[in-house]
Order: sequence, then structure tokens, then C-alpha cells
Amino acid sequence: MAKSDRTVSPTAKIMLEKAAEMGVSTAFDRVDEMKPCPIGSKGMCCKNCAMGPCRLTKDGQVGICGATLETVAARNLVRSIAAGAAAHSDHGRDLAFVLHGVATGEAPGYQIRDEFKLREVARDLKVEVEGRTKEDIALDLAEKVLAQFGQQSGELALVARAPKKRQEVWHKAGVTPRGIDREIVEIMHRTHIGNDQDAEHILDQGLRAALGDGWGGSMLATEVSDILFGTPSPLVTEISLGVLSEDEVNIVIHGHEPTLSEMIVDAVSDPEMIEYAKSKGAKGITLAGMCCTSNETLMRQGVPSAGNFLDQELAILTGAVEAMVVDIQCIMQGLVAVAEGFHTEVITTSPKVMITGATHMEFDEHRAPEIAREIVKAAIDNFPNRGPIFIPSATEDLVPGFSHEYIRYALGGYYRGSLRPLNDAIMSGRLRGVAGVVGCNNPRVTHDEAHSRIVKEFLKNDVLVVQTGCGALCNAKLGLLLGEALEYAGPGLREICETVGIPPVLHMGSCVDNGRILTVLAEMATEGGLGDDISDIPGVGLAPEWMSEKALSIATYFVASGVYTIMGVKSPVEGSEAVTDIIGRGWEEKIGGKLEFEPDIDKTIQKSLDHIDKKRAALGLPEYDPARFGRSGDRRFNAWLKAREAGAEVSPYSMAGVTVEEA
Ligand code: XCC
Repeated sequence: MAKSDRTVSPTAKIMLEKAAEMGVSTAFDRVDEMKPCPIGSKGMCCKNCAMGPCRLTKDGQVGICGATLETVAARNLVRSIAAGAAAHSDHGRDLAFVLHGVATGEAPGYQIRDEFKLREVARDLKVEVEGRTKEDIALDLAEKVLAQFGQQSGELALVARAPKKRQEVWHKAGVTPRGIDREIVEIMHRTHIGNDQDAEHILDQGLRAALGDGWGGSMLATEVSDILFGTPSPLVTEISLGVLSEDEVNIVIHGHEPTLSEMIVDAVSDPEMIEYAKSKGAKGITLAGMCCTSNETLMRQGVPSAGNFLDQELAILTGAVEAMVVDIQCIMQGLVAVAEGFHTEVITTSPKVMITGATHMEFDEHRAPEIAREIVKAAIDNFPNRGPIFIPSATEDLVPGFSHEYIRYALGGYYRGSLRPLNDAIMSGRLRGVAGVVGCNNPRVTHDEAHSRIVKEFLKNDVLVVQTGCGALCNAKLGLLLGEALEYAGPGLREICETVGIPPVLHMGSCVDNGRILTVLAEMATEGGLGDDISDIPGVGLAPEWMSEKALSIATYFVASGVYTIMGVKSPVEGSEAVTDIIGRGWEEKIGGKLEFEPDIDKTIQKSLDHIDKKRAALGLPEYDPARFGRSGDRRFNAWLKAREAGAEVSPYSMAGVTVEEA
């Protein structure tokens, strides 16, 4: 297979050919050299104590302590969920520290950009807002948010945002999260040698810790980000490796937290910095995002995106990146090795992340603007060291920034902002259902293929798609996050999107922002007409190219919230039929959502549509009929456009001589 067949992304294809030509090894090569361990990859290896590692190769075999295969597989899965929940939630904690610093005046450079949201979230966390300054509210709110992490009993505050019925399901199952950190720690405790040895009971704690992430740490991270940096609304920007500039200093910001990247956005537009870049022979400074840092800065500042997870090494291969500035999560250690062949400086910035061979310029929110300028200056100083460059020229436009607040506004305006039109569209059958297609890239499967094929098929079937993370960036690169993507949409979906003026694929942010999708689902469930719980909604959640433990936490909190969730690539618990059954059939009975791993793209699409139809039937909604809608205005307009193209001088309102059939 040619290396370029490993991706469907046009610029990645070009860069993979280039990598082969230059003999540079990337994740696309290393994946061939590293076969997955056949035992560990199926969840059958226990290394939780020094009597092992015990490799259980068949059902019935037990470890030295007597642990069964199902216990081992369940323990492995929940430990991954704990790591994913910890990563997301710790991100939320750091944002709360910045909010605290803003309130006390110790975080210069930051401000409260969305005071409305500050007040709204403060009310949700029972902070007094009437007659108080925003700083006073922010101080109490930051303290309340931080307390959510260490809370020992009771329930997390934002659990109250879930539909009543959902909360009851959680109470009954005993999985309502008490404190964000507590649930993660309890997983580590329960899975230590000699503790919880009942697979279902172990997995229950996975549900609880994941809920602490989805309705706790992650949701709080989103809320605090919006307060500090602004609640996103749609704007136009561009994506792909082609956004890098031939004659300007290129800085790529990669990772997850918006705290540093927002400061770098300010620093690169400082006239002094631009002058400094010119003094080094550059025409200016280009900033581009990567992975979820990109999602954060795309939707708030319109910073162009260089791409998603598997594009990170390819960006350095252009030879045009002066600095790749990274913070936390999804940063490949391979970046440093690739950068050795070029002038690119890999700069680590988080106190939590150092990479051997990279330059460390530690970020501190107390002097953020200063550090951001130092980093930008280091990148500029590196410009004269540039060697030959090769930037693939293609770029694509996209419209990111559909926060749940904006979606509500788009559907109802100022006067009647609500999700009512969305529910109505599903009830009438114009929309067959909704799908959240999120998550990573994984070089074990063709880069960006599953994300794009699945989403196009959903559009054709009148399923409205929301996306976050690297999945969103994938389809942005392929032009699906635009009104023009309506050419892929079925007639009902097209009617809705044209009426409201939205693209058929809505970008809802970074992976920590999946809580925005939960909020939309909760509102749909309480708006009326689609049952009274998230599990009643004709919808699915997918992560078809997942690789990170965060994706497992996200999938689990979607399932725990009542969503049928399908992950691609492979199952990490494939070795245990019992665990596969618990997270599928068992969780569906207990909690209303189920988790499946399905590597086959066509089967994933079919299972999703079948599930949506099943939920429609359960609600008593009309059976989905693809031919029922789409005979309204747009056909006439299309006919007019075609007639005009053919040279006819007709108005769309007097289409004499042009029939719809001709169009
Ligand atoms: Fe990482 Fe968030 Fe996955 Fe992309 S999608 S590879 S986790 S950057 Ni969240």
C-alpha cells in the first residue's frame, strides 16, 4: 500500500509522499513496525501487582491471585476511563485557577469576557449574583468549581442539568458522581490487587467516574473557558497544512488548554512583535492550531487550523514551522525526533509536560502575556535558521463555533431561542435523528476515512451531525463544515439547514466540550415531544477513529447519559465476552445506553440508523421516509439557477417553460 493511501486528507497525502521521499519516519510508519500485543490489546493482561503480569489467554484461566478474565478486562477498562477522566478534569481545574487569578487580580492579561455566562454558571453553582461585581462573583465561583473536584459526598452541582428522569436512573444504579477526584481515586483503589472482583460492580464505578467527567470536570472546563475567553459563535476561518505561510514566521499551537494559546494569539498581533519578525526577514507572523488547541482558538479567535492528531508530525515536515508550542495531551514524543531533521523548535510549556530534547518555557498564569511574548520571540529568532520548505497549497474554509447557546439562538432568535424547531424537525421526520461524531485519529485505521464516510452517509440519511475534537477537524478539512456541504444532505435535512441557515455538520468545540452536546441532549429531552430522557432521543454517539483514554471516558459518560455509543478501531475488552456483554446489553438495561466497539464502517452506519429508527418507533413518530420532503422552495430555485446557467432570462417567480422535472 502506498503511504499516501493511509489517509484521505488531501494535504496529509502529499506530506506522506514527501516523508517517504525524505526517509522520515512518522506514526504512519511506526504503526507498521509495532504490532499490537495480542493479549494486552484485548484487555487480557493484568499487571496490577508483582506476582504477574498475568496473561490470560482464554476464558476459564485465572491469574496468580485467582482473578478471572472478566475481572481483569473490567479493571483494565475502568483504569483507562480513570486516566481519561483525570486528564479532562485536571484541564478543568487549571482553568478554575485562572478564573480565581482573574478575580484576585493575580492573572494579568486575562479577563472575564462573558459576564452573562459567569452569572448563569454562578447561579447553577449556588453563588449569589445579585448586586455583586463580576470579580466577587468570579472569586466565589472559582472556589465553588475547585471544591467540586475535592467534594466527598452528595452530588456534583451540574448533575442537576440532566433531565429528572436521567437523574433518577443514576440514583437507582448508584452511579451519581459525588466528587470529580473521588470517583477517579476510587477506581484506582478498587482495581488495586485484592479489592473489587466483580466485573459489573467494577464497571459501575467506571460509569460514575465518567459521569464525574462529563457532567463535572469537562462541563466545568467548558463553562469556565467560555467565561474567560468568550462563548463561541460561528465565524469563518480555514484549515489544513496549507494555512502555513511561506514567508512569515509560523507558530503552531498544539495541545488542549486555551490559557496559553489565547495569550499567544494576543502576542502575535502585537505590532512590536510583527516588526521584530520583519527585522529577521519574515513578512509577518502566522499562527496555526493543531488538535484541540486548534478547536479552542478556531471557534473563538478564528485562528486557522493546521489539522488534527495525525497531522502533527506532518506539519514539521513542511520545514516551515519555526516553533511548535505544546501544552498538554495528544502530543506525540515523535515530534522531537522529526524536528531534529529541521529547524523547528518544539517548546513545551506545561508544568506537567516535559519532553526530552524539547525546549521548556514554563507557563505561569501570573505572568502569561510576558511568557507568551518570550515564546513568540523564540520562534521569530528561529526564522533565519529555516532550510528548504515544502507547504502543500490546499486549504479549506470552515464555519466553527456552534455553542449550545448559539444553536438555541439560531433556531429561535432572540425572541424565542429554544430547541423546539429541532425537536419538531425530528418529530415530523425531516430529520431522521441526530448524531455526535467525535474523537481522535488512529494510525491503525486510514486517517480521517471513518469520520468522513460516516458523516457523509448520515447527511444523506437526513441525520444532523454535531462534531468535536479531531473528528470535527477531519471533516473541516474535507469541506463538510460549510453550507456548501448541503450538497451531501438528504432533502429533509437540507430543508432544515436552509431554513435556519446552518451547515449540516455543526462544530461544537474541543473534546473537553462534549459537555455542550450533553447540554443540547438534555434540553431536547425536556423540550417535549421526544420522550423525557436522553435515552429516548433518536440519536447516536460515535468515536470511529478513537485512540485516547479520554475517548473512553467520553464514550462512557455518553452511555451513562443514555446514548447508544459506537467506537471504531477495536475493542479494548475483546478478550472477555462477559465484559463485552455487560457494557452492551447489561448497561442498556441498567442505564439506557450501551457501548459497542465496531471496526467496520458500513456496519457502524447501519447500526446507527437502525437504532435511530428504533427510537423513532418507540416514540410513535412517523417512519423515516427519505422521499417525503424536499419538494419545497429549493427545487424551484435550483431549476431557476439551472435555467439561468443555460442562458434563459426568467425570474424564479415566473418560471414559464421550466418544469421541476427538468431541473
Ligand atoms: Fe486528542 Fe483532543 Fe483525540 Fe484529538 S480528539 S486525538 S483526544 S486532540 Ni479529543
